[in-house]
Amino acid sequence: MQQDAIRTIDTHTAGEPTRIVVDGIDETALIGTSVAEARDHFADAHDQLREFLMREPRGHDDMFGAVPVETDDADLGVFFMDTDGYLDMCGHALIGVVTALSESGRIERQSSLTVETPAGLVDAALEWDGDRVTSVTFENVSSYQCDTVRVDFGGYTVRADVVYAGNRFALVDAAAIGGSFDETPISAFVDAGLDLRASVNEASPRNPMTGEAMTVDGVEFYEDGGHRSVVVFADGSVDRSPCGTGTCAKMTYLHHLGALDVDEAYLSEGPIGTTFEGRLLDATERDGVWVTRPEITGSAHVTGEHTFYRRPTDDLAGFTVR
Ligand code: PYC
Repeated sequence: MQQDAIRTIDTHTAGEPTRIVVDGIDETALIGTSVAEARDHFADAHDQLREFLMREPRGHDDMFGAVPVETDDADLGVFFMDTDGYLDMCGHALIGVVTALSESGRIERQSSLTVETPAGLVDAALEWDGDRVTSVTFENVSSYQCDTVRVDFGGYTVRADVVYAGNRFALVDAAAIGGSFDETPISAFVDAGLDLRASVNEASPRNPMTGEAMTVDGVEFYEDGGHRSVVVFADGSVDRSPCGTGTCAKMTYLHHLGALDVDEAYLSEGPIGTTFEGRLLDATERDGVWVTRPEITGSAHVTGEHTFYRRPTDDLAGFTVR
């Protein structure tokens, strides 16, 4: 831990929190020639700061966070963290960060900007109403269908479609595990998601771009023709929003199945009934792989600002009772 006080602006995007660090991290914690390098340096040397902000007693088991970073290659750099580690990209948090930093005047008021994330550059367009950002539309990094694996789960053989969309997801039909979003408790999806992620990763799906084995960050359960989803990631966090990168993965998967056209409007619904609008801007074949350019629109709201203290007599830097 570097300084005694850490300041954050907290937002929610379609119900999913983002705790955005705006002050209190020494700049030497964020060095690197790219945002990905700065994130890796932070993860190696200052990971206790992530635990401090994400976990109890200051955070909770489903907390999510973002750290803005200076970059010469975009208007803004940002990396993403959760209770267990770091993700390369995050749609809900990107919407939250762009909204909070723009509304608070921490970045210049603009109608569009480019954000460098560990996954690559993402363009964002902002809609304003007075001094409020009413929605953010972002064009995600290129996404593609990777592989399909079959794994055993609770007496079922479950098909998991692995898709890259800034993060890596295993897409699983909720019915394939005997689940239904209206009847099955969310805790059952958390348990199933963690088990399935481990089994999918053991099955070593292939990344078609590199030919190498890859692992997935989360499991995206879907039903209702793919429109509703529950995403389980980190050490059992559930995305309350429809999941920005998860929605990009789903649209890419549906396009691969021939069930979603380029430019077709797609409404994605998360576990609490909130929605993102999405569409594929384009899809091209590269070496036999369909690569898409997904776009997502959503809204974020500032929920508060915090000053967190770390007192030398306080031993509890971050814990979970899960
Ligand atoms: O919105 O991309 C997203 C996301 C990933 C994990 C939680 N939210």
